Amino acid sequence: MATTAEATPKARLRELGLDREDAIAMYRNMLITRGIEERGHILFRQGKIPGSFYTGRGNEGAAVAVASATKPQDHLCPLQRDMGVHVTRGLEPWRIFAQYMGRVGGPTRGRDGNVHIGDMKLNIVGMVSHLPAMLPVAVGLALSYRIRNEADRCAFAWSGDGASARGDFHEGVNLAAVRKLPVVFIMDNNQWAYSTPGNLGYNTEHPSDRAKGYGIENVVVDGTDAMAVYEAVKAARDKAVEGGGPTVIEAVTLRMEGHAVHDDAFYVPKEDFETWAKKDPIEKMRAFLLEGGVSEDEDEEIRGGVKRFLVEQLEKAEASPEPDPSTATTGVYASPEELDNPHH
Ligand SMILES: Cc1ncc(C[n+]2csc(CCOP(=O)(O)OP(=O)(O)O)c2C)c(N)n1
Repeated sequence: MATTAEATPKARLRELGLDREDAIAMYRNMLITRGIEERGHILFRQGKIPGSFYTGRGNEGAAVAVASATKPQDHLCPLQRDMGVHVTRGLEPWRIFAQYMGRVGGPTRGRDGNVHIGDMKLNIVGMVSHLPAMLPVAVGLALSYRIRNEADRCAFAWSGDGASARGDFHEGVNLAAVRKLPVVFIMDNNQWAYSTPGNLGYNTEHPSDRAKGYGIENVVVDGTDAMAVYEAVKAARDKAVEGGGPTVIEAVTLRMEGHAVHDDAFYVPKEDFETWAKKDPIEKMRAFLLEGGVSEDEDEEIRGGVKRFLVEQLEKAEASPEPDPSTATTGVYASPEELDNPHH
């Protein structure tokens, strides 16, 4: 099929099985994601966020689009650049702010790092910090779907371009490929692994090309184009649940901030930031919606609504208390009784 990236927004949405409301919801989730992380920077400077602080600026479109192409029964294993996944899945922003600040209202109730978030009620598995440890986890989930005969269920695991150099990435991809498991691997290729550029990290044209060595397909997509990401993920998910095996989808972006707040990214050429700022995923989505008939007034209303929503959500998070120190180990270790249970 010829690429239809030039199709009108209405035709493009129709071909993806989406409608106007779906597209607006994706746009809104991108705005919420960026709004949360922008407020996070302020909270950090106010001394309210312990540790360092990580964002996914530039990756909002890809994260939201991937999550939008999943189904609620799918398990998702996102990383520190993928806040849009949590937002799209329905993790309320006040809980994310509470997590940032180590408050009781956060998903880990103040017990884990500020972006180490998960919520099993939403089928989001909290990240293991040792990159890319989530790949074997997702492959295990996909294997459990197979053993339990759970059809129409797919696991998603994210990694960075740098993380794909580690052994667990290759072990995970290989096992999933050999067993043709229902899993989709998302590679956030933001071109930098902390201060290491891609050309010092892999010797293929694209880091996802290494998937070919495991006998599976890789798809390289513009990570700033939410519709393109959605299309690629939807196809990969369909293929995976039909028994066609896993796919590695590489979403290419530029990490628009330092590795974390303690890093000013002095090593990234300034021209690259200027070039990629022009490809901002949120502006791209906005242009798509305006071209598709959303009015400037409606856009103002959406943006204003997101701002008001986040103010109220932040107030709610600030009202959440810090955990009682005497409960520090509650929910951290399994009890002997729980370990006796065969499911553990
Ligand atoms: C095994 C391991 N080594 C080092 C780190 C520290 N670390 C965290 S993120 C990161 C860079 C990863 O780069 P990439 O996978 O490209 O993701 P990005 O941060 O660029 O999104 C490093 C070195 C870690 N978390 N785990």
